[in-house]
Amino acid sequence: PATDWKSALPQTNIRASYPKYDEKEPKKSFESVCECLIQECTASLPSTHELPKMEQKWIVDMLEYNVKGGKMNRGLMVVESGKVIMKSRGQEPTDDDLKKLAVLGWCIEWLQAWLLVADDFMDSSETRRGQVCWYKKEGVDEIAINDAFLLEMLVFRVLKRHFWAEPYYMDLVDLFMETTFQTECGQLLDLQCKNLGLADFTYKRWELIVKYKTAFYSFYLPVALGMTVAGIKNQAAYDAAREPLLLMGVYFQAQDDYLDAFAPPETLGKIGTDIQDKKCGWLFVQAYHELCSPEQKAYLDEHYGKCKVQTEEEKKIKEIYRDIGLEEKYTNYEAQSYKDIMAFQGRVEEVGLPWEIIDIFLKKVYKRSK
Ligand code: DMA
Ligand code: MG
Ligand code: MG
Ligand code: MG
Repeated sequence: PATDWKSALPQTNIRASYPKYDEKEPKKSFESVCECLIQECTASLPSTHELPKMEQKWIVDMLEYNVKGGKMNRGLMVVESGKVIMKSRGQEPTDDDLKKLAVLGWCIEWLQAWLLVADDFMDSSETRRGQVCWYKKEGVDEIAINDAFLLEMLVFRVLKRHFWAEPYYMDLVDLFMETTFQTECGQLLDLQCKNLGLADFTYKRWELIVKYKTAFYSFYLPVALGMTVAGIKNQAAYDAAREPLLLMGVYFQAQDDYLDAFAPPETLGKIGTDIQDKKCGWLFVQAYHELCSPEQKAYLDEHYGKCKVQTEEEKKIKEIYRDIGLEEKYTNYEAQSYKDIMAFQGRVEEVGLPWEIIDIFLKKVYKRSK
């Protein structure tokens, strides 16, 4: 029961029955693990936490709505990097290893789910993954804040249920806590931009924002989890992997910023809000400090962060972005980032890690359109 949390083992007896992980159908196998986790972490709530059926159902529906429908890059990457690392060390991953990796993959997907529930609320977004944002749904509104907190704690309950007996349990808890804190610092840096002047939106500030709000949880965390399950304890290996992964994360957020303005919402699954929200995004930073004429700059001063989404003013700002050649600059930036990441191959292999872990990730995100 809820009051017995400290002395009772985390209901490790309550486990859904997991289907065998089929490596020929990685996505399907991965998705089926999510079903098991939802079942496990909600089924006992009426008895352990006196939760009435209605609230139990709320949690199930909230999970169904928010953890699914993404690209699952981060989650799948835990499984793939874990597998590749184990094989490179001469260990053939067992069914149990694959299940563990998939469970941790879903822990990132759930972490991401609550970050997005909160992010959409804070960014006043309309849609996400092709559906209405959770907080915008009838009957949800401010409950979304508590739902984000609930999701956060469910991640730690999953960790406890599945890993409490592992020697690396505390490493996992610590990694999730630290990564969450890094991301929250990044969100603070991002959100504080509304209290800054546009002249403060430098490339350096942009880099700092995105390293913290995106790169750690999206790129370092998946690989660090794979490494942890594979039994890597050497700190130097984590440090060597982190560098190119953070670069990839920064590049990934530049893509996110670019797509916010230029990708069709039908493909992207969300309507861009960066211009109305006065974000220190990649496009703005390049435009304002480097490429705009004094007139164009004056237009940004007058309308950036003040116009509403899908208005004439917003359209005009996107036109300015096009006129000053930002699309070409972005293409060049993509190519340069790719080279910068590839330059780390030697250092990663030096610590005994297979470069493949970086390569698989890079293939998933390079030149993406959604
Ligand atoms: C996303 O930044 C960062 C986190 C931590 C969710 P964003 O607001 O640009 O993301 P999106 O474009 O998906 O709303
Ligand atoms: Mg957002
Ligand atoms: Mg945001
Ligand atoms: Mg964005």
